[in-house]
Amino acid sequence: MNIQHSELILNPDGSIYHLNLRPEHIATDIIFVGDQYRVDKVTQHFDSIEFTTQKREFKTTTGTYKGKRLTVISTGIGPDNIDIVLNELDALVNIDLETRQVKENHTQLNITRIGTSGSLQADIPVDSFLLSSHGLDLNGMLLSYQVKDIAHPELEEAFINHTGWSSKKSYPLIVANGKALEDKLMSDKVHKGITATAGGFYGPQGRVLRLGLQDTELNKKIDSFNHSGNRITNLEMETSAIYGLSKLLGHNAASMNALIANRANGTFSEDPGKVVADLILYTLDKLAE
Ligand code: R1P
Repeated sequence: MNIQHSELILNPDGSIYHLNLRPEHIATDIIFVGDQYRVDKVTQHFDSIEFTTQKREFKTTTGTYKGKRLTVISTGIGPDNIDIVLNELDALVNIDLETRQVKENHTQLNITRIGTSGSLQADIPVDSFLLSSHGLDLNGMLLSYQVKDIAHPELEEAFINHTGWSSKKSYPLIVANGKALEDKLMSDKVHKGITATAGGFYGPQGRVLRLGLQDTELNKKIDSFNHSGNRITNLEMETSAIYGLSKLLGHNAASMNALIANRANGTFSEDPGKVVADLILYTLDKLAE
């Protein structure tokens, strides 16, 4: 079946609508960063650069690091952008853009997020690294898809019961990372835990400036959740969306977090640029191994 022009939109040069990329522009190993200015902070370490482009917040650079071909893309902030970036990247490798048909042979991408995040646990301090074992989806983007097969119903029910999660909010789906990529990136320098992914920075993450919260105790309840040793360790805005869409589309994903804040004890890193720079080099070296 041909995918219609209104559903799979291409630019006049044949590139995909938002990312401005053609299939030859991307590697199968991809790094996501939130901030478009972080792309150069990653690619400054590359041996060589073959391609770079930018449209809106989506800046892409492809090159090699220690001989490994890598693409770095900025996604901007939030799960809504991840929907665009992951679907368009998947289309570049798994849909023939000329015939508009799904290819018979599936190409698997390895997607590693290098992002900043806030720790929720007093014993996981600022300036440390954390790999997300799972993404806890508090924002609902994934619920537009058929998610039954990637859910963890027992863990989700335990979370709903522990927090008294309002049924007026979206269902808190929990999705696992890509184990092969976790094995590549994990070491004793890296904490591991469930990452909660909110659909906003203030109220959805329990921050109060002028607006009252639907549940003032939610962060404390998220903090104290522990189901068979599974703890929710940190809060950010992309991981569950990356994990969910990667699982559904048949890709491997892992989220590496530089913890720049600790919401449990109210501290903020004195030099957030350093922990991000350190995590970039750590991750590049692991990917190139
Ligand atoms: C919020 O300030 C942004 O920072 C975090 C959140 O997930 C959100 O995107 O990650 P990045 O630094 O990777 O953007």
